[in-house]
Amino acid sequence: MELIKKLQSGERLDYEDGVRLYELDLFTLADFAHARRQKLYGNKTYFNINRHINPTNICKDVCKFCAFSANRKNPNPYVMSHEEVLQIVEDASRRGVKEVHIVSAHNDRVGLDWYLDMFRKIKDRFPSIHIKALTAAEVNFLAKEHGLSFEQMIDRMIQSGVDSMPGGGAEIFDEEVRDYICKGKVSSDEWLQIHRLWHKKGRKSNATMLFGHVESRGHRIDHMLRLRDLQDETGGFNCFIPLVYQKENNYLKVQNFVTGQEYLKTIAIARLILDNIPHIKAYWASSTLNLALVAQEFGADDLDGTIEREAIQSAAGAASKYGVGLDEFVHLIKESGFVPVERDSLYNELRVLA
Ligand code: V47
Repeated sequence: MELIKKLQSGERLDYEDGVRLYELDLFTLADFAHARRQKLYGNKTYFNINRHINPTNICKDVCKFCAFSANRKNPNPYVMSHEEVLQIVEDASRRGVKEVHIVSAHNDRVGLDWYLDMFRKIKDRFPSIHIKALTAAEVNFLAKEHGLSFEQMIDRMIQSGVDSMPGGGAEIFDEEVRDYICKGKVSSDEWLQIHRLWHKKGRKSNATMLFGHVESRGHRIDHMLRLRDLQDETGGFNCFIPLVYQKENNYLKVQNFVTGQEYLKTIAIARLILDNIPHIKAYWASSTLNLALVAQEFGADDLDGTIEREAIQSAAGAASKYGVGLDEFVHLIKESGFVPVERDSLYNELRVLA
């Protein structure tokens, strides 16, 4: 079979190949994806000790899939003070947290400096903490709201101490699906352009894909290929993260949800299609911890981190609200036959927990 020959030779896969990969059985896919992962990293599984912080849930946009933002189904608007955020970072850093992952909603009441001063204060007080903050959706919102170009906004982020950008807001790039699930939010081209500009400043970022709602398998392949093209140009993506759609407390009407098998296939296919993005992350807060551990055999080499508090997936039904303890996390990776490696936010190895 032509496709199997391409997989054996390592030839680059195209759209048609990607769609056909989904028709292969799970174990054939696993064999190829696992071999690629093993070649790159052996049995190492990367994680970091991180803290997710979501300083406000007040949002000008209305994405049908979102249960985090304050709306009729979640009438609980909040804005944290900078002191509250600093206290969280201080407590976290005492526990060994090395990265804060800060994502908010698109709040048009607090002003640009509320966002930027928060990063500046964190960096001033905790210079060694890596700040991963502002999705391209937030960058787009803030730039437009405050009359800045994307480049000016990115320069402000860098001046304020943001180190890298998370991969959120990508959802599904296909314009028709995007219009249906999150009309009005950052467009696909804008999302890609913001990451392009960020990479051109010599910075790294991640890329996500929200799947298991109304998109087709073809839409997922198209999404991955748009990322692969940008990565060919810039080399700035560290990792790709398929996010499983969570169905509670939102406005998206979905009939068929993603199965464990479909999740594992998507991880494996991402490893095979994205031959230029080094890391494939099984984000356990969206897949469940058990499935993320299995995904280590399907091409995933990264399990994100301990998280501590998670508000976006858990608002929509995931059991991830309180993160996971470091000892348990390490134990689970070892028990599943892999070697936990604590990494920093840029994938430098910090310690091997053999
Ligand atoms: O962009 C929102 C997603 C994302 C739902 O860069 C939902 O390392 C599932 O981007 N069901 C934010 N997903 C989270 C994110 C992220 C997470 C972990 C690591 C990184 C990284 C980035 O959460 C949003 C959106 O796609 N989301 N609602 C939902 N109902």
